Amino acid sequence: ISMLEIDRIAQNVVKSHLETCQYTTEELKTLAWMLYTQEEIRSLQNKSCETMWQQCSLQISNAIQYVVEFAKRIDGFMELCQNDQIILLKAGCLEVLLIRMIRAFNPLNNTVLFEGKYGGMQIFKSLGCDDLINAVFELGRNLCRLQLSDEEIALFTAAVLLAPDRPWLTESKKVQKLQDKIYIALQHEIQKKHSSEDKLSKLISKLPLMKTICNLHLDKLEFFRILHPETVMNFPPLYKEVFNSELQYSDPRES
Ligand code: 4D8
Repeated sequence: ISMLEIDRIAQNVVKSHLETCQYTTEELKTLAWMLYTQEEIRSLQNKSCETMWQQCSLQISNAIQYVVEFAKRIDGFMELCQNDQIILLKAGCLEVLLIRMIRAFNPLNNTVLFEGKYGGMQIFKSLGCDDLINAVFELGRNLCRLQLSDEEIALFTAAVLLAPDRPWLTESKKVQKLQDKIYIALQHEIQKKHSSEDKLSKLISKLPLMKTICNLHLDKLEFFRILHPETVMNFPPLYKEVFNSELQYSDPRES
C-alpha cells in the first residue's frame, strides 16, 4: 500500500466530512456566544418528558441524515453490499454524532449546541436520563482535551463507521481493509501535526465509553417506549429505523 493511496483516502474522507458536517468552524465560533438565558433554560426544564424526547429525536434524526451522506461519500462505502452499508450506519451513527459533538461543544463552560444555542446539561433535565446525559458531557470534555482537528475528526469518524466487528456483517474483510487504511491515514495525520505520540491510542481508549453511551441510549428508549408508545410512534422515521430494537432490515439511507 502506497503513501499516495493513503493520501488520496485522507483527502476523500476529509472532503466528505467538511461537506457534511452541518456547520463550518467559523459558524460554530460565532454561535459559541449564543447561550440560553436563565428563562429559556427554565422553560426547557419545564417541558414534559415526551416533548423533550420528541425534540431530541428530531435533532438526532436531522444530524443522522448528514452522517448517512458522509458515509455515502467515503470511497469504498457504496461498493459494500447494501446489507453491510445498513448495518454499519445503524451501528455507528450515534458514535459518529458523539464525536461530531465536540465541534459543537464548549469545554470552557460545559455547554453544547442544541437547537441553535449553547446550553449546559441542565437543559436536558426533563428527559429523565441524567446518567446518560452525564456520560455524554463527560465524553465531550474528554474528547475536547485531545484538541482534534477537523482532519482528525473526519478520519476518526470514518474509522468508527467502518468497524469490521459489527454483528451480522457479511463482508467484514472488505470493511477491515477500508478501516485499516483509514487508521493509517489517521496515524499519519496525527504525526504531521507533531501532536502527542499516543493521541491515537487515547482516541481508541474512548471507544468503550462511547459504546456504553449507545447502549444506555437504547435502554432509555426501550423504557420510554413502554411508558409512552404513542409518542415513540410519532418520532421521526429515521430515528425509529436506526434505533429500532428489533433487527429489521430497513434502510436508513432512504429516509
Ligand atoms: O451537529 O445537529 O445541531 C445529543 C443531541 C449534536 C443528544 C447535535 C445533539 C447532538 C447528541 C441532542 C440530544 C449529539 C448537532 C445537536 C443535538 C451532534 C443526547 C446531545 C450535531 C452534532 C451535538 C450540533 C441525548 C446538531 C445524546 C440523547 C438522549 C435521548 C433521550 C434522545
